[in-house]
Amino acid sequence: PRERDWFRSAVVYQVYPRSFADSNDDGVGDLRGIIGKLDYLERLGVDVVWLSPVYRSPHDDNGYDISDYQDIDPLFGSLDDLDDLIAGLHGRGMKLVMDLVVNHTSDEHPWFVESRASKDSPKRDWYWWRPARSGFVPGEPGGEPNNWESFFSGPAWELDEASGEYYLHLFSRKQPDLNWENPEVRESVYEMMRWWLDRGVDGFRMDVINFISKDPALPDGPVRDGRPYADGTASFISGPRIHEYLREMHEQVFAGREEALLTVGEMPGVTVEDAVLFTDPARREVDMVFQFEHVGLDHDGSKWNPTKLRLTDLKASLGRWQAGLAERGWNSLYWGNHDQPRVVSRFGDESPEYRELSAKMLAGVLHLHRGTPYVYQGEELGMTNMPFATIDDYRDIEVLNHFREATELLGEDPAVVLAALAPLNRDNARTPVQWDAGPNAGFTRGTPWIGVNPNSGAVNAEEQISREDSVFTFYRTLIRLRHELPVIAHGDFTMLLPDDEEVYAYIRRHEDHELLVLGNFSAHPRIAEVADPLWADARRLLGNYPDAHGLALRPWEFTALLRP
Ligand code: TEU
Repeated sequence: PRERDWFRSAVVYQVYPRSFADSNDDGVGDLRGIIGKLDYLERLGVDVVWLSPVYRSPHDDNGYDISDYQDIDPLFGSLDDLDDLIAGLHGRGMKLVMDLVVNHTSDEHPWFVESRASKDSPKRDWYWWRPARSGFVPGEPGGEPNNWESFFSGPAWELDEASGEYYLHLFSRKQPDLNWENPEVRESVYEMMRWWLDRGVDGFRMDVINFISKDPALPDGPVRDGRPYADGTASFISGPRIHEYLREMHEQVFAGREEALLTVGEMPGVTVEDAVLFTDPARREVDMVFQFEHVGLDHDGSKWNPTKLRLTDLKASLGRWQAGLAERGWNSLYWGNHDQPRVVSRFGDESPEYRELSAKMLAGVLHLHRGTPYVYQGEELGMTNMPFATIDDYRDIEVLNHFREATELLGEDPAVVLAALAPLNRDNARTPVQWDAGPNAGFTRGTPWIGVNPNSGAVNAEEQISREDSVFTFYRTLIRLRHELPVIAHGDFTMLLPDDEEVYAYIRRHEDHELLVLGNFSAHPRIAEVADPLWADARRLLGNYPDAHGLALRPWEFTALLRP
């Protein structure tokens, strides 16, 4: 295959449309709002915008439950607005990647409505319908076809009273899973994808795409301690036909036009070994995957049991991914997205004293790895987690379902549950982008659908853009450096100091250039114990303090040294 490597020097920016910018004052972000911020994105310098779902949807899961793949939800605008967005991005040399959510549809999608209509429906087999477990009456406790738990709490099965059968939903009961075993399902999805490419979109971010192939036996999974339902993931994480499906999709959708496109598969539970196969260009599956290992290190079992990150674990994990995809395949690099908390609150220090320093340090450490970096909206401003006060402040189905189950079904103390869900819940990253210090942070003149972070007076784009030493300017520089320096886009990677609990250190090499990257993940001064002392005299390429300081690191210091 031809070498397609433009995306190795590219940076992707994720827009979560609901929370980006509201043009019509209904409190929800929209396409016209994004169009109004294209100059901002151009100034930041990103190459690609990944847009979270804007399709028609009942919004049970903020648009990840789609009822029409080929129309825009009126909440966000119209197809004409999307065409304008594409034209606006292309006119500025940027690309648009759409979210592709085809593991499941909404239960209000016509395909599911037809599937549910009767056991003889021609679309019955488009979803996973099963009778009650043998010996059980439909609807009685334990009657579900297997013991799997949904990702959003409760059983992964919903009874349809009319037919007496259950359908599978790995996520909410309003997100029935499509049956990819059925070739008509696959052909319909490919046709829809071709339609979007013909319209001008430049690729897809594929939602939980390594879940689409399931073991058709749907066997019971291992029961988890103290949980009412079990873990079914062994039957669908990178399931039996996943590589076949992705290669078929490539053949049917991308072949012949892949040169200019970007594809990234979101893959919870994917291993390095699988990722090599998914992203080896010769296999023609996807360009890169979102893996989850490094965002799983600061909790135990579930995200509702947060623990403290050990930096040595983070380095071991990311270092293994760098090594594993060094020869074949390609990494994506991310700290945050709409499902993860804000990184400065998570791995940095959100206090006023260190917020900017640590946000820049985290950015520098991530972006200088080998791989394609993703910036989640607001990350470039150093936005922090949201101090939600009560459960009524939350909007996300995942956190609301968990709270209800924990307090009502399992009888846990509401105050304890509330405290435990604060650090890692998804709504942390879904508060409106802070544009200025005015009312509602300049996001809307109406009532925002979710609260605005109270720190918008200090943390906002207008202030960030005005300053040369801001987090925004730092991101801008990192993006420019990736475009300009081959050692960043193409260099190899060597992790250093694997046992140091505070200093993140690695070397990139390309031809005769060498880059040493150092990040102090602590608030105390540290000397980076790098073996080669000549580094102390190397030129500083970038840092988050005004002056260079060799290998001596101040609190949360980031420094990148280049030689010759
Ligand atoms: O997320 C997939 C996923 O497995 C998790 O990150 C999940 O959202 C949750 O955080 C587990 O604790 C994708 C989307 O990014 C997410 O927004 C959707 O809710 C989900 O798929 C279903 O479409």
